[in-house]
Amino acid sequence: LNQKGCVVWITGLSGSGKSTLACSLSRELHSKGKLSYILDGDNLRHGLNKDLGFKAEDRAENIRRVGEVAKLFSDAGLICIASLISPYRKDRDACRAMLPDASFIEVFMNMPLELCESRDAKGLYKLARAGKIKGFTGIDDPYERPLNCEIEIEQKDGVCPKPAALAGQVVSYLEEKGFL
Ligand code: GGZ
Repeated sequence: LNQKGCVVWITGLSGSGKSTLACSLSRELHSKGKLSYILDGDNLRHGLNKDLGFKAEDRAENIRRVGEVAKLFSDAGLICIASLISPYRKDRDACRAMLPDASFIEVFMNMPLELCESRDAKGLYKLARAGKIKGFTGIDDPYERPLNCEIEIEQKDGVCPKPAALAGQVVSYLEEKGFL
C-alpha cells in the first residue's frame, strides 16, 4: 500500500452540505480505488459520542475524540473524511496540531445561514427559532469561521455547486498535494 493518509475535515453550519460532500467525496475516492472512511458528527453522536451534548465543553470533547480517531485512520493510510459542525476554531486547530504537517485539510462550507435554514431537512432550525432547542449553532450559539482553511466552498451567483463538482475540487487538491 503506497497511500499516504490524511484527514479532510469539513466544517460548517447544520445544513451547509457537509455530509453530502463527505458522501460524494468518498464515492469519488472509491471509484479511484482509494480507501476512505467517513466520520460524521451526527452519526457518531449515536455511538462513540452518545454521552455528549452541545455545550461548548461537550462539543470540544466531541471534536477531540473524532480528531483522535481520524488520526488513527490517517496513520493507517486512509483518507479520513470528518464532517462535523466543529464551531470553535481552537477545537479544529487542536485536531490540526495532532496530525503531521499538511495532512489536515480543512474544508469550510461557507454557506449563508439563510440558505441552511431554508433547507432545514430535519426541522431543527424551526425548533431553534421557536426556542425549543437551545444553543443551536448559528441561531443562539456561535460559529467561528476558519481563518486559513485549505479549501473554501462558496455559492457562485447564488448557486451552490453540485456535490460531484465539490468532490472533484477536493480530489484535485489531494492529487496536487500527493495524497492520491
Ligand atoms: C447544532 C445540533 C444541535 C445544536 C442537535 N447545535 O444537521 P444535523 O443536526 O443532522 O447535524 C447537526 C448535529 C451536529 O453535530 P456535530 O457533532 O457535528 O456538532 S459539533 O461539531 O458542534 O459538536 C444537527 C444536530 O447535531 N444538532 N442539536 N444545539 N447542531
